[in-house]
Amino acid sequence: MTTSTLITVAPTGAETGKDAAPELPVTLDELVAAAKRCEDAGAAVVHVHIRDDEARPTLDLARLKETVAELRAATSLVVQLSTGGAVSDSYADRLRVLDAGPDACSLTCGTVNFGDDVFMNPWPFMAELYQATQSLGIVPEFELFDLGHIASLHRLLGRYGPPHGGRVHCDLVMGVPGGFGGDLATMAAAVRALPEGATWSATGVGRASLPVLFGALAGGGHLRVGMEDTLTYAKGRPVRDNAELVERAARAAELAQRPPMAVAEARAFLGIA
Ligand code: KMH
Ligand code: ZN
Repeated sequence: MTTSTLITVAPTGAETGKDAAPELPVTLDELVAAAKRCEDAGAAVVHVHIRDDEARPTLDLARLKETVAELRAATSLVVQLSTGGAVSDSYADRLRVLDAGPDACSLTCGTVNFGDDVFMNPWPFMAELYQATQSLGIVPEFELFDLGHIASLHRLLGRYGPPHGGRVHCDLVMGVPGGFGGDLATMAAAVRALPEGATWSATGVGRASLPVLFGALAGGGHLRVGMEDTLTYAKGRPVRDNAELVERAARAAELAQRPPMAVAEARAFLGIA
């Protein structure tokens, strides 16, 4: 089992509005400030979605490039851009995200019902995105929302070979209405199905946040937390900000005798030069 815990923060996402969560970082300044506080609290990776001037999700390439540059200037975090975007984003825009030159990107391994929407990731899109990460030298994190996604991950690796950097790191996204439930039996089944040698984090959405966090620590996994996935800290108590969620994850990791992974260690762990 790994002796430290990789903590990824997903501060913004594409689904929540500023009205529902006033502390959600939607401007570049807010995002950079949040990322700095989360790095201080123990995060090593930032999973990034950006917003436009009206705080709507966007995949505007110029904004993405500026975001990557500003995050690199202000933090040493691994910058992982979302290629999932919002459910309304086109495949072309999602592929173009890689042109912003991040260290890493998310790569979802299949289509999934996503609440009342559908998050589309058909095989030809996945395969094109994966090959683009290989040719551009960007490390993918495989986002898995359901068991069938793991079958597609095996197929992707079998057909196109290992990812850039040589490490297969996955994130189990649990508790999305339409995907994995956020329970330990499901987590165990998913972990058993992962490719040999793969490492994994887990993300619990909404009320799955804490069971998934503690289950992942107990099961040798790593953690993704943040306001993309969790807006309630405890029953009836909204999350203060992203750093509060990272602090809680870091405290739990310390208690589990698996303290937060330093950024330099995280880069080696993920195969990022
Ligand atoms: N916003 C969701 C539709 C990712 O970032 O790669 C997709 C998502 C996954 O958040
Ligand atoms: Zn995301």
